[in-house]
Amino acid sequence: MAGLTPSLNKAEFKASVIRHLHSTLGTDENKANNHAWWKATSAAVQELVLEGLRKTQKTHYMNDTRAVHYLSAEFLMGRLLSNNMHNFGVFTEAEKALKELGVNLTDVLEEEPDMALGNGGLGRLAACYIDSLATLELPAIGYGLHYEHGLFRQEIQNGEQIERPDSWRDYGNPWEICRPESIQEIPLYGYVETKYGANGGIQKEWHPAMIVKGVPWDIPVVGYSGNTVNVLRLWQSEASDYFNWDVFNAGGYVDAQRENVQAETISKVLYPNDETEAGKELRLIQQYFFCACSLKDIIRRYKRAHGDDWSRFVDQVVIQLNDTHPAIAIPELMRILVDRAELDWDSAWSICTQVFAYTNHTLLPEALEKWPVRMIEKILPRHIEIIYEINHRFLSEVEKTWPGDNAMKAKLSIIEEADEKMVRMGNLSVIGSFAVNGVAQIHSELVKKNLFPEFEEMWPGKLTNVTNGITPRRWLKACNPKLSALIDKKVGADWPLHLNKLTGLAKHANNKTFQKQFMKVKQENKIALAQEIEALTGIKVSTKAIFDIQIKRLHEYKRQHLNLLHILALYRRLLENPDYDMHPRVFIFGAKAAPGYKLAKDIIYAINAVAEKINADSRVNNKLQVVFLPNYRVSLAEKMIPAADVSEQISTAGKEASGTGNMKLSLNGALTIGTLDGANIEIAEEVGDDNIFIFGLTVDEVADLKASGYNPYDYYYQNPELKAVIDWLDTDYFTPGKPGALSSIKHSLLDGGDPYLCLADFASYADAHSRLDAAYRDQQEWAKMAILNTAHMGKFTSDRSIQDYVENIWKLAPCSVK
Ligand code: GLS
Repeated sequence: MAGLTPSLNKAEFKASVIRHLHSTLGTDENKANNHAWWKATSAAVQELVLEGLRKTQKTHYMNDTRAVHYLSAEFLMGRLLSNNMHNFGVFTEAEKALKELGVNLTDVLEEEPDMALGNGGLGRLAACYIDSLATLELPAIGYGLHYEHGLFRQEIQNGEQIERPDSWRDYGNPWEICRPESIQEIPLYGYVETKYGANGGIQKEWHPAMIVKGVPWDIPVVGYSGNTVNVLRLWQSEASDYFNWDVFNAGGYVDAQRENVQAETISKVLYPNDETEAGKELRLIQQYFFCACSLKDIIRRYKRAHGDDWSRFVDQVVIQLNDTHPAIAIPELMRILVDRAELDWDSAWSICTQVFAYTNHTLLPEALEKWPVRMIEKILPRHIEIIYEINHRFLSEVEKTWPGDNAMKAKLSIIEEADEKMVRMGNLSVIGSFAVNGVAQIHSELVKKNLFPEFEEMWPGKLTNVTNGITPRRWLKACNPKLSALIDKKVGADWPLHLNKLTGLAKHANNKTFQKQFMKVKQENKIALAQEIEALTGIKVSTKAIFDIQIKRLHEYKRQHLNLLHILALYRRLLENPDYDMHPRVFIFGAKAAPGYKLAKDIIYAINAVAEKINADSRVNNKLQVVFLPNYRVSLAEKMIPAADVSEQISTAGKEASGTGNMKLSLNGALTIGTLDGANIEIAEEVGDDNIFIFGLTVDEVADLKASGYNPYDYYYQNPELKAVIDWLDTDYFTPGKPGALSSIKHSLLDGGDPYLCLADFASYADAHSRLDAAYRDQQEWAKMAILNTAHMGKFTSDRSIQDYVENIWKLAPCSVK
């Protein structure tokens, strides 16, 4: 296959690793531990990477290519060594080379800390997308923050989540390259001076009170089998030598500085909240900081080719806003164009609205960012003026569409007129972008229908859909080598680039030999995970049991507690009848809770408490086990996903924008038990209703039930089993000596109004589990269903998502690198 020829053979690889052991690490084969081998191996691979990077950058420069700039506060990259080796096609040679040196590659790979610069789905999506962009040979650059500490490391102590700092670069990171030649200076705070020119024109000058240095660190992004190596550029903040004489002369230097965020803290730590906005000054500064650095970088590169001629900017540059986190880039570009480049407002606005596109990732109200006007005023005094001006002009458009309708103006305004005036970043993003997309069909429909219906009316066609995807290189080829090898034999080895080729497996779904081979791989992966579980928790799980996995951030809408209620129901059935007929099941969880999200942490505690009780209870006859794996992260996902029989995708319909774990699990032959929510709907369309276990209320039914006045007590009193398990949580059965330790869950489900309808969906969920249990008894039938899941996941490659963006939004052309 083109490009897949190893660029180093075994002997060369061996020589390179040893050379790096000697001259980069100053050690030798006898002294080196696995960490040193990891570094030396990475350095050997990085040599290939950097050569590819040089060629790519030169080619893009020579061809003056249009490029997409993917602005994201999060990139959840995980580990890079295995991925880079696979993408270069040198994995097997490297494995053999190390073996000859007496080194086990698997152990070496374990040395790499995850780059966890993201919270969950949104950040991982960004990582999959830059993989696909490089794979499809598209000129692209990812821009984000170089957090010193990524998402916290989770420890479980006495069943409770404890957060520990993540230090991913403590002992040096072999992939990143510092680029001091591209440092940017970023202004903050201060005041705006209005100057009147001779011709009556007004000039605005921002006198910042603080300047921060943005230091770029580049992480090369290697495309699969191609020759393109793009860059992820992450900005680190540092104090600059700038000294503010204005403030100093006014006598307030020390005091003025003290009220301001310190430069070094800006990129210190990732905010650990998924789907909630923090409202903190530092977070807004993080957002502005990386957007301002990135825009300066984009403009510097543009000017290198086009000088001060702005007329080609919109042909060369498209900027994708990954959620509203980088929305402040819109007024920042306006500031640069109007105040610095001295373009008139209309020309500047025309450029802006041809450059930006925005992806919405959630409908949850608590995740839709709003910033207090007074906070923006303080940190970015010029930007607030610009935002008001954008709003003023926008509201006159609204007036044209809905003359005299002040309620409409209040609703659509960028400024929310509450006690505390707020800037609505979602509205700003829609108004400042030429395209807005949701991340799964149903989500995009809800964006149009419920979130931004008036914008849809004003600008028909602007709101669109791009269903999320995942990179099959990491999420099948690298993480599940046995299944990959089996697939290679059936459909050829180029499926990682053409995932629709997996449909070729469908014709073997009824073939008994293939079924056996497929299930043998699954079994081996389960044995490997069982070993990992034992190493991490001491729990010995039965590998004959169904491995039922729920991995995702802990959130009420994702309903890990619904899963838990059902586990309790099974437990109770087993206690009432030790011969209760069920196939043995291991329920496995992985989830981090935002440190300030009390109920989410209580649910983790509850899962662990229930697990401890059940796992120690011989009365369940080895039919039921529960495991909570600590510190869920990309590298742990890579071990769990290949071993899953069942994938839990059980969010309340209408709440999960898309989900991407659902795709990864199904791709690896797990059967989904899920609601008609997010991408589950499209997965069901692809695999067919016979190969998925759908349950629960639909989006419309959820809306109807809520409108008619949902009362969880109705379900509680009508379903004795449900009542019994909820009441159980309120005793000290699971928390001996600590009655009430789990009662916050009961409280939220009953008096709290059960906002995510766990009770309403419980019976249907339990029924789906019974169907699933029955289906598993027929191993041939199950194997067929599992195969058909893998076979029909072609749609969900991130290459397809990126292709959709390219055709419908970015209008980019590939540029091949020789
Ligand atoms: C999220 C959504 O919750 C997920 O459903 C979605 O798959 C992901 C990527 O689009 O974005 N939004 C968010 O704020 N965090 C997410 O994971």
